[in-house]
Order: sequence, then C-alpha cells, then structure tokens
Amino acid sequence: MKQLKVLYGITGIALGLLVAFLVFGNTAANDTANSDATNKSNAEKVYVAPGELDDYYMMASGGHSGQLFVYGLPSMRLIRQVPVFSPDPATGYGFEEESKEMLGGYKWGDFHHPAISETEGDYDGRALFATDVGNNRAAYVDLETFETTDIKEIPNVSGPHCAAFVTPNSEYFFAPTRFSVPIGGEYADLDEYSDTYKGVMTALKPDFKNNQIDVAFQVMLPPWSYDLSDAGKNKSDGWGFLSTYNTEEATTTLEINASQNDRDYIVMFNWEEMAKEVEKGNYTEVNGVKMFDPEENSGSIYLVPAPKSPHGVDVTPDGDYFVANGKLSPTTSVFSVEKAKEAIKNEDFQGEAQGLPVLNYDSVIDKEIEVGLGPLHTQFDDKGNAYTGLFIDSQVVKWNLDSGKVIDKTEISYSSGHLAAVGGDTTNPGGEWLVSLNKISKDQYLSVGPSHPESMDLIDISGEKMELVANTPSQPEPHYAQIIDADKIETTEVAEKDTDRENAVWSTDDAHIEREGDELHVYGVALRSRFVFDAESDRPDVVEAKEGDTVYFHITNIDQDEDITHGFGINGYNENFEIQPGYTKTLKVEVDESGTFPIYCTNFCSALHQEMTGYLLVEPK
Ligand code: CUK
Ligand code: CUA
Repeated sequence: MKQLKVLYGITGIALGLLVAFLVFGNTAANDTANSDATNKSNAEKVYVAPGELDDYYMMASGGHSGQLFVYGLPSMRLIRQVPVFSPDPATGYGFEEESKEMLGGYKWGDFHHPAISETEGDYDGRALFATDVGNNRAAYVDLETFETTDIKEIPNVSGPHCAAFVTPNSEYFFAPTRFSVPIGGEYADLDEYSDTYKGVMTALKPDFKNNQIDVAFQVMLPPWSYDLSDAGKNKSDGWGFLSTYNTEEATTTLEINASQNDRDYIVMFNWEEMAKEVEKGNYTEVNGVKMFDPEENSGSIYLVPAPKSPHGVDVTPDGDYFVANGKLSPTTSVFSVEKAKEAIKNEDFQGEAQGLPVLNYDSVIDKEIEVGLGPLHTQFDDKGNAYTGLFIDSQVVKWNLDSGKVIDKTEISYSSGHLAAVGGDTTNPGGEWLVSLNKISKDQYLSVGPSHPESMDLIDISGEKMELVANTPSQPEPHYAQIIDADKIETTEVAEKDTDRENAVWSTDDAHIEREGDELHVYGVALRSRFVFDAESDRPDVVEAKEGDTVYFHITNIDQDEDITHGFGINGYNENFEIQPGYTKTLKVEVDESGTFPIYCTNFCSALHQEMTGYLLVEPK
C-alpha cells in the first residue's frame, strides 16, 4: 500500500528517476519478502492456536501496582493480574472482609521480585513469595488458586527490596532491605547514620500446609543499600549472596555520593549457620523478632569486593560461581564459591568494613567479562551460557560461563532491567526462552500520550545466536519475572463444598437473615441466575435494613462448575466483590443513609445474568 502511494506520488517525475525508484521499490519488496519470511517463522514460534495452551507460565512482578502479572509463554498473552499488595475492584480483593483485613488498609505496594517455591533448587509450583518495598510486607501466593493467602508486615525493616529469594528447599525466603533506618524506624539524625542506622535482612518461613508465612528471624547488617540476591545451590547450598551499594554510607544526593567507591561488596552469608545460632539462642529480641547480630557472632558473614555499585548477583545453576553485575562498570564479575570458601578458611582478608571481614578480591575473582554498559541482571541456560541485560546499551549479551567469551549480543527496546529465562535462576534451566523486561518502550507501540507502557521482549535462546521474536507491552511495572513449566502448576477449578465452613450456606432453602441488635447478617447464596438471601421471604432477593445498621453479606456461590463466577455489586455503594464457585465471601456495609439500592451480579454468568439482581432497602430511622 505504502509503495503504491510512493509510485502515485512520483508519476510526474522523469522516467530515469522512475526506473530508479522501481528498482529501489523492487529491492524494498524483496526485503519485505525476506523479512516476511523471518517474521513468519517467528510468528509461528509464538503462535498458540485458539484452544491450545502455552507451554510456560511467566510470573512477573507488577512493581508499584502491587500486583502479580501472569503471562503465558511463548504467546506472551496476559492471563491474569493477581492482586497481592493493593486492592482490586474487579475481584473485590481488599473489599470483602478476609482480604480487606489481610491488606490492612494499604492502598499500594511495590512488588519487585517474585520467588516461586523450590525443591532441590528447582521451582516446584506450590507457592510464590513476594515482598513489598513500599510498605514493608511479605506475601504468600498459593499457586493452586493464584490467590494471595497471607500477608505479613515485617517489623524493623525499610524497603525489603532484594527479595524474595528462596533457599533450595524453600526452608526460608530472604528479604534484605534497600533502605537503612534506625532499628524500629525511630528518629535519629542523619549524622548518626553510620552508627545508628542499620540494614536488616529478614528470614521468612513458609508454611505450605496453611499457605502462610512467618518471620523466622532477622539479621542486622551495615547501613548500606542491599540490592539483588540469590541463594546458593548445589555446592553453595547453605549460603546466600546479596549485592550492596552505598557502602560509602552517603545520606544525601546518592546519585553522586553513593557512586564514589570503585568497589562495593557482595555479602556472602551462611544462612544455615545463622539459623543454627538463632536456634541456640544467640539473638536479641527486637520488636518481637529474633535479631541476629553477625558482628557478635563471627563466621557467618563475609564481604567480597565487587566493582561499582553492583545491581544483581546471580548464582550459576551448578552453584559453583556467583556473578555480580556492576551497574556503573562495563563488566560482569564471576566469583568462585570454592575460592571464597578457601579464602575464608585461610583468613585471606584484605581488611574489614563495619566489623565484617572483607575477602581478598584477587583470591575470589574467577574472571571479569566485558559485557558492555549498564549490566544489571544475569540468567542462565542449560548449555553453560549466561545472559546479562544491559540497561545503558539496551542489549542482551550471551556469554559462556567456562570460556568467559561473549558469544552474541541482541538489541532490545529499550533499557533492559531484569531478564527472565525458563528456570533461569534454578539448578535446572530450560534454555528455550528468555524475556527481557525493559524499562522504556518509547516508539514500540501505538502512542497513548505521554505515558508509555513498559515492554517485554521475547528472545529465542535455543540456538547459538539469540533471536528476538516478539514483544508485548505491560502495565507498570514488572521488575523481575520467573518462567516455570506449565506442567508444574496444578490448579483447583472449584472450591470443595465444605459444609463446616463458617458462614457458608449450601442450598437456596437454607438462605436466611439474622438480626442481632443493629447488626444484620445475611447468609445468602448466589447461583445461576439469582441471589437468595432469605428463603422464607416472598421477596427472597431483598434485604431490608434500617438506617444505622451494619449489614454483613455472607454469600456462597453454590455453582460447582468451572469458571462460573458471580459478582456482587451494590449500586451507589462503592462496593463490589467476586465469589468464585464454591467460595463464601463476606462484605460488611455500614448503612448510614436510607434509600433504595439495587444489588446486581457484576460477573456475566449466564444468559440471564442481567436478571441476577436484588435490592438493599434501607428504611429511615
Ligand atoms: S530491581 Cu527493578 S530492574 Cu528492584 Cu530487581 Cu533490577
Ligand atoms: Cu451471576 Cu452474573
């Protein structure tokens, strides 16, 4: 079409020129044909026909949306947004009582790094852990239902950023902080920074039986910023690795002041040892948490110098090396776990910082790879290769772990933050796909004004050369993602009919309304295509309340069929929630104004969905 326009536009030009244009046009056409061919094969790679399913789930953090984004790969289709740290009007997360209590009134969260639970260093698909940099919380997402089942506030911390990362058998997941504050967040002048301010790392323990998490213990760390971390695996099992910046201990204008040192540190800590010490009683209790101080219990924590404000540190699949990305250095540093252990044994220290021993750089470094500008994070494949994303150069670099040679570079659009490969941080990487989670999308999608989406590039890494295959926009703001084999996830479609469940009513005949003083309890059911609140009444779908009442709607969706969700919205009341098949949900409403308020099902559930309505009648006092 475009070429035709070009031709029409030049009809008046001299013949020679026209010929030249035709030739040029021909070349262009050939180019198009060629790129069509490539596009076609790439299109085929990501095409998942209607009715067919993707091979992988990609669990991407939703950044300051506080949500979890679930994608299918290779299609890159967004399947679900699971609310974790912030309310969600569509599902009623944060509206109905259970999730409202769990959210604790918070309006937002900042979720950076999902961590799928692991067995023997590989994703097991049971649960996903998350932390909230914005409001200091940790969450458990049950991967049977893709629902957040527990949120805990973490005391004594400020911005649990470099988390979650899980130990190889999900013994713990760790959450070290981005900000250092006086313990407990009390007031202390910034002049007291170096002595009074602390970084704190939290060890959280998952309880898979009850889909919960608990704070197990905390570790006091120097007043630096902790960035990204990874747990050891295989040979380095029992250890964990954190990156730090601002070892300058700057308190203002960090952009300049925290970028002075040529080297910051990788913190190497022995979590098994720490857990044992805490078990033995080597801790002080701070705000109800067992606080372990490594300065007083030497032998569990060491510092490894690493170039220039490292961002991510990632452990190789065999657990033999940890790879640090100095974001202000053009290199990625590969450190040997064996050499580090040797240096620890020989007390081969080059000094100490904040009372912690610093290992000799030359004794621990294995190699430095010249990757390019702005390396942030590294992932791995099944063939001994590593992939590092470059923020400044907007590239992904493939390099070989053994040889240290750069094999290939591919352009991404633009500014890679994290990378996620299939099982890319486990003992068992897949080696098929890599996604670059980009921070800037600029011209990649139709413009929607000054705010642009974030962007994800899908790269085929199965061959020697990487191949950029597709991209997709995303809402703000995925930081890290993990890609897990779809076979490892086993979901529940319908909640079991649990007759012991509190507030549940399983038949229309049992629906009833109880009054206790000015509390009205509605034990109702939702089914296709009506609500029944009171079986005895000749207006079974009407709730009659009095001004000043507190009304509890306990609604059970008694439809036991896949994907038959009912919604419950009260017109003019600012309330809505969903009830999945077999679930019971409670909504508490203070009716402080008289009036007539239609209730309706908000989730299209049958041909008679529009008829699924009722009334809340509030009589004046
Ligand atoms: S940080 Cu965001 S791109 Cu929070 Cu994982 Cu590196
Ligand atoms: Cu129930 Cu629509």
